[in-house]
Amino acid sequence: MNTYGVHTIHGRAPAVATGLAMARPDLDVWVIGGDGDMLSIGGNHLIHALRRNINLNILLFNNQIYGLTKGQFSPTSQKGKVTKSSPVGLVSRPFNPISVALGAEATFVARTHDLDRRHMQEVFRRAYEHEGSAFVEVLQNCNVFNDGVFATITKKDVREDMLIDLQHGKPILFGSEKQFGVARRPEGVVIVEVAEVGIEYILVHDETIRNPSTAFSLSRLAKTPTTPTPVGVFRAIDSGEFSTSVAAQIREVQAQLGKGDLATLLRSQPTWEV
Ligand SMILES: Cc1ncc(C[n+]2csc(CCOP(=O)(O)OP(=O)(O)O)c2C)c(N)n1
Ligand SMILES: [Mg+2]
Repeated sequence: MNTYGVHTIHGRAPAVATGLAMARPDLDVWVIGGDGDMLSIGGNHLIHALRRNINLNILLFNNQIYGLTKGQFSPTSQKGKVTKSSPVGLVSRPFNPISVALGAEATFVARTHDLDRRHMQEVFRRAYEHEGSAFVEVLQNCNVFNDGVFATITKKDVREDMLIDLQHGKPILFGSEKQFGVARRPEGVVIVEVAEVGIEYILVHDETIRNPSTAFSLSRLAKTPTTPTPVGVFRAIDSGEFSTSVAAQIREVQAQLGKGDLATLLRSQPTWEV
């Protein structure tokens, strides 16, 4: 790619990217990291980048493992998973990256996977077009340390029955004959057979609902990677972008007080010589 790249410290990419996006709003800034990177060591930076809604495109490559360090469990590894650092099985439950992003009220939240280039391109394009923080979880195989982790849902021969393609304004249907759908129940959304409930009970996907509850409920539908899993855009809403709001505030103050001077500011309060 004809672009600039910056390697930052493990976990700190959202912090470095926040500075860059504020200083250079003319750039398209993409933040790329793993499940360990963004949800363990960098979990704090991720949630605040999402909360602030700064103009970043954040891609989380989720292979449910620490790959580079050769196969330790990560915060998205499934309960019971045997890894080098959980030799008799992992005791804790995993983070669901989409739920975490929605919990931080991210304004754009989507999921795609590494075996469908067309779908991935479309989701990345939507993220790029979004004003504010765009979060994309990419379900990604690690062919060395977690091979086949998403094969049960992303392989071509199972995809129709195992991936639920969310499309704005359309009823949420899946299966080779579109025989399954998603319906709303008091306890949250559930998978139903369309023939049993009737098409009018199938939830129509609306990514623009401001209340994130329905999107959150959709994010809880799947026990990834073993049951039918929604992919596509869960949420896309317009909300104030951070660096634009900060720049506007600076212009407003400058209009009132004139352009500031750093040296004067530093000496404007009592100072001490040590
Ligand atoms: C500050 C710091 N702590 C720890 C490490 C060691 N380290 C390198 S990669 C990694 C985890 C990688 O896992 P993930 O983010 O899921 O990426 P993957 O390799 O699976 O794509 C760790 C702990 C480091 N490089 N820097
Ligand atoms: Mg990983």
